[in-house]
Amino acid sequence: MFSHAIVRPPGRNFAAGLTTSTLGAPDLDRALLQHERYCGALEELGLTLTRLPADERFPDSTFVEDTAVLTRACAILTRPGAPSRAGEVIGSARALVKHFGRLEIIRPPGTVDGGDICDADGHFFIGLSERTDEAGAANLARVLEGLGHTSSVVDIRGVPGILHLKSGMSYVGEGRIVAIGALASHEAFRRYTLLPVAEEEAYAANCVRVNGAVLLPAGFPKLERTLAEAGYATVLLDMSEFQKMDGGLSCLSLRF
Ligand code: CIR
Repeated sequence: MFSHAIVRPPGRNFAAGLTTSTLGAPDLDRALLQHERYCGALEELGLTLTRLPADERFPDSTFVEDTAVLTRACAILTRPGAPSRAGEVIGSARALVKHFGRLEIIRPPGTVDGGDICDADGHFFIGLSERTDEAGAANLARVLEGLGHTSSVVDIRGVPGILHLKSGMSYVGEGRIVAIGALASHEAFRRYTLLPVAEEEAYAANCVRVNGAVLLPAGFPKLERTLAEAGYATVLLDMSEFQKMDGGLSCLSLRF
């Protein structure tokens, strides 16, 4: 169960962030509205929000999830793989220190983006990507081990179309993983029940279980049905403006 989340709305220069998407420039007013609805959904599910102010020094800073990996006992501050995002971590650290008695850090030269890290009930999948490198993955695995957690590495560097591991898969609880076809047969997920994502719905593979519900991007009816058939309540959120900046639903919050 989560009781808190940290969020940060997009700033006026949101469109200047990093993206590989060809969907066009995001509309800031719509992005702000979508962000507000996202926050409202978290609050409806019982979470207390820490709302950080928009930070225009960092156009990607609304994607707070990339700045930390959270366990029950500890907040692990990342070293984001994109140089333009490195400075985002300090803002998250200031907020996290109020809630976590223990803080760890990823040390140079390794890099880790939180979007590459998936917590499956205390076992962590660590994506190796353009952003999370081998040194960062090894550093994180060591820190997690010291905290009593296990982890396994999932190399996504050959998987086209996904920025982070969680752009292509999510853990939704009860031993179930939502995954795109390219990840579904990965050895690391062998012991899990797979809920497949249709190719044309790949963006929705990034969904988030929050307490009694799964937050899911709106407009992906096949996955919505799959989740409903598996017994999940879903909350649909319009994510179009964040998708334009390569952002998934999970990356808009740090939940604990
Ligand atoms: C970036 O390229 O870093 C941002 N435009 C998007 C980050 C999305 N983060 C995530 O999915 N965890």
